[in-house]
Amino acid sequence: MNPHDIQDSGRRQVLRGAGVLAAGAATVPGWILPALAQGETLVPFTDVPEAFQVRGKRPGATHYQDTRLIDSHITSNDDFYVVQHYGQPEVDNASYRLRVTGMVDRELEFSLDDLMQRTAVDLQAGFECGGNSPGLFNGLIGNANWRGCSLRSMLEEAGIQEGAKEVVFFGADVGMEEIREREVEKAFARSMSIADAMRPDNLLAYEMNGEALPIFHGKPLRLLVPGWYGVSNVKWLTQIHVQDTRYMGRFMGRDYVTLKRVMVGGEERWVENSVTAIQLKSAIVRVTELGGEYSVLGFVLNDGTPLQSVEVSVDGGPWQPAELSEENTQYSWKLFTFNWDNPAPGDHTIVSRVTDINGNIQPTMDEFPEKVSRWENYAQFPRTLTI
Ligand SMILES: Nc1nc2c(c(=O)[nH]1)N[C@H]1C(S)=C(S)[C@@H](COP(=O)(O)O)O[C@H]1N2
Ligand SMILES: [Mo]
Repeated sequence: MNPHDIQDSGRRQVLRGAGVLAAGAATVPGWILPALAQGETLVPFTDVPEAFQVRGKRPGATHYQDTRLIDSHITSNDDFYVVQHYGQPEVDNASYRLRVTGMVDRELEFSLDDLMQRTAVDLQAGFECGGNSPGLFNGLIGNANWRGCSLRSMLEEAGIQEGAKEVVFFGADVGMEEIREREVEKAFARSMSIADAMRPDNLLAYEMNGEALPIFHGKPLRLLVPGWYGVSNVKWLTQIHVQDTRYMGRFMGRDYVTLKRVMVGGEERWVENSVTAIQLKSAIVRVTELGGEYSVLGFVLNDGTPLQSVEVSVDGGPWQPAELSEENTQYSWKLFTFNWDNPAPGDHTIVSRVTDINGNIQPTMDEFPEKVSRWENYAQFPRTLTI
């Protein structure tokens, strides 16, 4: 489903209070208060339309978070965003099998129990959908603790053969795809090079935040490619196939493909790339007030490269350092806070930017490469509010 087609309303339907918040009402609805420290209030953004609402999870529907409500480093399984392009398949744990096939020395098959017998690996990973955007206030996002087993050790056990080029990951969910007036049934699938598949941190996860992987998120098993956009993290994973050609299915070749204008060896060309590593990005999600002190909260996502700084600018003023949370890990989202001293009453614009240790700076919208697809929205995102 297209994340932009969603007109969700629901679980957070109390947040019809979005209207309440946006209107700058003095009373913040009581149900928000547990998320805030005693006496602390949420300062409403004026860029959030009254109609903006978030609804609970439904099979086959896209679910996004209300990022104004992010108040902890770990996203609960209820709040974690959901994207399901081909609906939500129900996989039976008892009969479930994961198969490793193709150009391997030994084809392998695992039951869920077999997978759980393997050395357990814990990974904290945050990610966003490649289609996440300011239009959803970046709600297609989450950060969780995952447990599973190593993809690399499984591929080593299978033995990748000479000449193999790609590993393809197939989900149990299927959809009809029309190509040249012919409808064919296709499983959701993504692929990557052997080198990318062999990165030691890739995880086959069967647990999310200490619970069995929820059906919304791929029960009983999903791939996690830390530092990559969500689309890589194939859910309801049933088959891992090694081959010597490129896999060119919808989610590698046609969808989640960014088309942008760049220089290619001195020639300006429109070039496509499949959505893979997360581009360096930060965004402000909430502002709170406590006893006249204003605090700004935001997140950073990237490919796991260490960060040099996160900074905040108020009303086009100088960049001021923000503080990164000590809970951040290499592949988690990285939350940051900024103490906004003595804002003057009135309308303000605040924006964040992140810089990594290689000196890459998050671009402004004006510096952004010209692109015609809506994937990879990592430009600086100015927010407006009234003090
Ligand atoms: N099998 C399968 N895996 C999938 C998808 C899907 O539709 N089917 N959607 C992908 C996309 S586009 C995203 S953004 C993430 C979302 O993961 P989540 O729903 O657990 O947040 O799952 C990815 N894995
Ligand atoms: Mo996605």
